[in-house]
Amino acid sequence: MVTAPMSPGSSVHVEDDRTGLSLETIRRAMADNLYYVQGKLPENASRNDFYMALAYTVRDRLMPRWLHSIRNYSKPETRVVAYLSAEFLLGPHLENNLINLGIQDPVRQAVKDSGLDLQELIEQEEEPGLGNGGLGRLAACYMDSLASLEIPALGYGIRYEFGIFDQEICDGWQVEITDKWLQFGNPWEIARPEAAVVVKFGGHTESYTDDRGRYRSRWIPAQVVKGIPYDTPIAGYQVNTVNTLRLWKSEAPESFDFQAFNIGDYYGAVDAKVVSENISKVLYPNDEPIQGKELRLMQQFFFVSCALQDMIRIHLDSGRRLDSFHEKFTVQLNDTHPAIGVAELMRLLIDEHYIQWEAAWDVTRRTFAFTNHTLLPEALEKWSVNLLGRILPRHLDIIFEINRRFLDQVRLRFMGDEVRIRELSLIDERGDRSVRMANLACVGGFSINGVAALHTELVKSTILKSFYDLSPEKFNNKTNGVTPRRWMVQSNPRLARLISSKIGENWIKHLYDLRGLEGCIEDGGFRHEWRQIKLAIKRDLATYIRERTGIVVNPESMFDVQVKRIHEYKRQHLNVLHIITLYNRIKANPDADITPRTFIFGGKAAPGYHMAKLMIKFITAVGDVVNHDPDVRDRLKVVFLPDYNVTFGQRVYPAAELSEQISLAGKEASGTGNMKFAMNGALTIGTLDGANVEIREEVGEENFFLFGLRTEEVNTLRAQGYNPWDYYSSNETLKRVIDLVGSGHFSHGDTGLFRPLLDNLLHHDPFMLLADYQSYIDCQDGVGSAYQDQEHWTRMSILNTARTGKFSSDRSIRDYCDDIWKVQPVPVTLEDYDQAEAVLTV
Ligand code: 26Q
Repeated sequence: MVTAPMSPGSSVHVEDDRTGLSLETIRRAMADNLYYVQGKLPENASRNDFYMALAYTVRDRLMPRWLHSIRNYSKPETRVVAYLSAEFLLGPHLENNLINLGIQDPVRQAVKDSGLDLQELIEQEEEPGLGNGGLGRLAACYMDSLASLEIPALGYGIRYEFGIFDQEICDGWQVEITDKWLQFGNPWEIARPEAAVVVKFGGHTESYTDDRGRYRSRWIPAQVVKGIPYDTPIAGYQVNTVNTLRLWKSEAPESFDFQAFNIGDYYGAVDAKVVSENISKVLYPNDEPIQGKELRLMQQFFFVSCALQDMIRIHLDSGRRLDSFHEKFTVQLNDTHPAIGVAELMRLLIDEHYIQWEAAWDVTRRTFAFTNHTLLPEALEKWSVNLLGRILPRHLDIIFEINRRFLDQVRLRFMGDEVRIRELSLIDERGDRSVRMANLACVGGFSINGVAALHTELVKSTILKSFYDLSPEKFNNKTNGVTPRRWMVQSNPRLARLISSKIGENWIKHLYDLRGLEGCIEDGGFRHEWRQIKLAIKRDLATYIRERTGIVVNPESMFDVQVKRIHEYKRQHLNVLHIITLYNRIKANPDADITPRTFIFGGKAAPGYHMAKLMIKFITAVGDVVNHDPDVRDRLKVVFLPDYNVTFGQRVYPAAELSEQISLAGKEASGTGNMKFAMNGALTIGTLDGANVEIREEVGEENFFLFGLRTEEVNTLRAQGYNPWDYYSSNETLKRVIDLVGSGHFSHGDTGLFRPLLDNLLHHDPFMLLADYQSYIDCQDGVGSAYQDQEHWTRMSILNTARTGKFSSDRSIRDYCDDIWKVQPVPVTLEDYDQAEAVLTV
């Protein structure tokens, strides 16, 4: 029998082994799954077999909730959110599902009764790393909140066979290893080959007149590929809603093989198969667009076409007509990666469903909403007209037609304003002509949002200014958020328990309730417990660091952490300049009063981004010297933890005391790690960039270490002609730091190793490290002294946690629902009797 997660055992029915939540039933189900699914007896089962058996046991318990939720999607009156994203950086499922189902305790006991340890089984899971960083992780947090808020939602993306590479550090350098996350099977997905769709590529278009005398276009593709959906359940917290993440795998269609076989071209058929299967093979490990990669464009179109065809099928199945498609689905574009969907929906409506252009355009524009995640103009996605026309000839025609009609309207309003028209055009006519995907997304949808207040303002005044001038009503801000289930309850159970002991458990769903902790701040006993928990977690991390890197760190030192993708604009090297500054102070005066610190870094560099890779080498090289210098006397330790991912994030955020958010103002769209740190009681040292601005506003300026130029100051300085050399030559401390690096002190005398990095800083410094250097050092000195007063530091730490309610992804998703999607929660009830339960109920 199916019981609600909150009330196990409340049913009058006998529990069945597949879904019951009692200890005995779970124990029995695990044994069954080990035997029948893994085909193992306990005595010859590996730890992974036990993990798989447990995972299936949990999945079974999701199943009735999932099936009831799915049934909702197809009801004609249900409005559904479709979240389109090329990346979903989910992190491990098992523990998250245990928490959301509320069955941690019986499962822990059942596992223990089998002589195993739940934590060990949880650690068996290979995380699905189907994303690069912030944007992909945001999509995962949003899926969690959508389900927790009982919003009917489908996530659509790509089932990459190989996710983001595993990072190893060899001799201080990053080495990339293939991520084989599927090698031992994935118990969380279900293939749905019956819902496969066909996607076309290449070839050419033809025009013809149909039997009713209408002028039409026909696309004769050179290649067709089959998209097979793999569904993963996304459970909400303490609700019955289990939404679906539908990821598409590409395969060769059988019919094509046979065709080739019959005409004797066996090898040709095999080639076509390889090409087809390559589409979903690997995630591009870049967090900025790469020029001209045909396969990337194919990936984007592939999953978007699959998704739209799937939505159209669901809509038609519910008995409605396509002119109400936008009433059924609201489609969020996670950056421009799925923006080709605008042209694809037009094509599907016009060419395949015989809808007139005007009506199709009306539906399309009411369907799509677009989230922008960048401020760097060079990070706006463009595809050469040539390439796009070769892969998607019909879409290029459609884009030209959209552009023609759009620019006609613009001309009516801004007669003769050629500059404006050039900026708004979907086509960049300079050099090799290209299609601007952000412009397509702006024109083809009804909403454009940034991901933090400052970011949205800058989007409106800089990179999308011409669109803001044209349609200001489309622009809105949706500050990012992160899920407190994964980033507090799961990653920091000790802190979560302490919080709940003071204010109850409501905060997990209503994060603003954390405010209640402010009342505890004067309680010395509470502060003591707060500190003890942080210390215990730091000890665990210290053990982990020793195991992984061999470096011994002092758990009593301040844990100063910067984990994020490696990028010049994020300025990990500014952090290193601070480390060297402290090192120089110690070398000049070995008894200098220095607050002991452990600097922890983590993050991957895009494989082709040489400067980022050199930054990793810079961190590890400085670490090698500092960590072994006897004068330092263990007061400073520098650790680069390889392979930063979601799993490691869950260890590091709870252990952090200082969160480094030090990007140049105006460059980081939002940041989301900054939120995870603050929730877990770390204080932030940061610039006024991205969501740092709002974090500071919420936690109070006295609980935030601010430094650096403001965005306007950055602009003024640049306009005046920024010369980094001036800072170098006029600042003696800075000069000593740079010169020490240049002398080969951190590179075994090799003065050339870090030359590219130093030359860049001294002669270009596009991210103004030298301009912000002194301000950063002064601020860090303030951090160091503040840490000496542990009572005060603890108060600030508690206040940070207490005031991060705004940064729950539940708040973000509520805002999206109210302002953009206009969707309401649809609670899922398990009571109504149906076929599935009739079978299950004894
Ligand atoms: C595009 C085309 C071709 C190849 C790769 C890409 C590509 C892939 C990933 C471009 C960008 C990304 C990822 C961007 C990203 O993660 N942006 C971050 O998004 C976060 C969530 O909104 C913000 O918090 C960060 O500030 C922003 O940098």
